[in-house]
Amino acid sequence: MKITGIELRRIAMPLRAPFRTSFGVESARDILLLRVVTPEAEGWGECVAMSDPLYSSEYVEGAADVLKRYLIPTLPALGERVSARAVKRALKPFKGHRMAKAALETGVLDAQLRLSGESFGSFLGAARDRVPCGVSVGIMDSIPELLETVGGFVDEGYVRIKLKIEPGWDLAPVRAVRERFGADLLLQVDANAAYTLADARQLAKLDEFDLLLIEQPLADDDLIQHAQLAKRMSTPICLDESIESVEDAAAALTLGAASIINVKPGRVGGYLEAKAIHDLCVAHGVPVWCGGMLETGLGRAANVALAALPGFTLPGDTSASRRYYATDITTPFELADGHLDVPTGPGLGIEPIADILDSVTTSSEWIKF
Ligand code: SMG
Ligand code: MG
Repeated sequence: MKITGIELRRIAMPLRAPFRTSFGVESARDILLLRVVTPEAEGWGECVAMSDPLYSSEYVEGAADVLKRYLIPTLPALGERVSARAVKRALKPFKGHRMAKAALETGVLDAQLRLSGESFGSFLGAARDRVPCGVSVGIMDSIPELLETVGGFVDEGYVRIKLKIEPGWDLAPVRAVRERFGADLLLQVDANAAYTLADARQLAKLDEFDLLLIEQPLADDDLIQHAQLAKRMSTPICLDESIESVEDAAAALTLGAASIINVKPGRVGGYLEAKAIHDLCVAHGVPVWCGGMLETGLGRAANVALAALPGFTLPGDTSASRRYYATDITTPFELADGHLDVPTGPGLGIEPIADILDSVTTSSEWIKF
């Protein structure tokens, strides 16, 4: 396979409703897409970096810059030997910038798989043809508003609800949702690093609500503190922001900082690293689940394929396209009986719809090899 050029395309996607977390409110998604062009096939990579460096240190403008300045320029030297694995190796000397690296590696992997006729699911080792889906519910202005929103998602068929929490919005919303929807609802919470170990006593009050897990209660670099918190509450601790590599996952498990891991391919530098984390967790009997970054149909297709691996034993944040977008840039992913189908076509098995993609495009740049 030989790459002839890469298009960097920025799109602006309005959200159907604002999405509030402990670190901010999103009302539109500014997304960087990569189109990797070869004479025989094209591959798409979606960068999950957000507009501002609040979820992690990466942000979309920075990702575009590092891609153009450092990451993409390593590819021409790979010549005909270009592959996702070769790209991962070539990008390794550059520190950090995992979301930018993931977008490039994914675009190359998609082109490579479209060429060989293999799907993402088959390449990664999917064991199922559909995956059960959870949904992430933002922080709301009131409990009645939250209950109405959760009720809507339960009616749509979501098999698991995740509530975003922060200091001042934790026990009351969790209690209200438990009381309204009953003990059988699969329920978990995500703090996006909003607490400190000084909040351990408050967090332990969540134990009575039989949550599946609490996601990233403390700061990204607080592995030791997460291990201490784990001894002070019975709700399993799941790490998201803290895990940027298979080495981080190994450290977290060794320290007892997490007993469940959220795998987000963008956060860890790509689907190859995501698969390595899955394999490590399977070897240790640790459950994993697939996170989400409000992806379009392109990123969603790859996530759904990953979520079909055997170690993904908990429902992921792999909701339907309409959870966030009135109009997706691909054929929308639709929930059926609380599940999404794993695409079976070559590569991502889905492509952007040209008219829709053009209508949301804000800029485009062609990098010729
Ligand atoms: O794609 O459904 C989705 C988003 C799920 O809550 C979600 N993601 O920390 O897990 C997380 C957040 C990160 C993005 S928040 C703007
Ligand atoms: Mg999270």
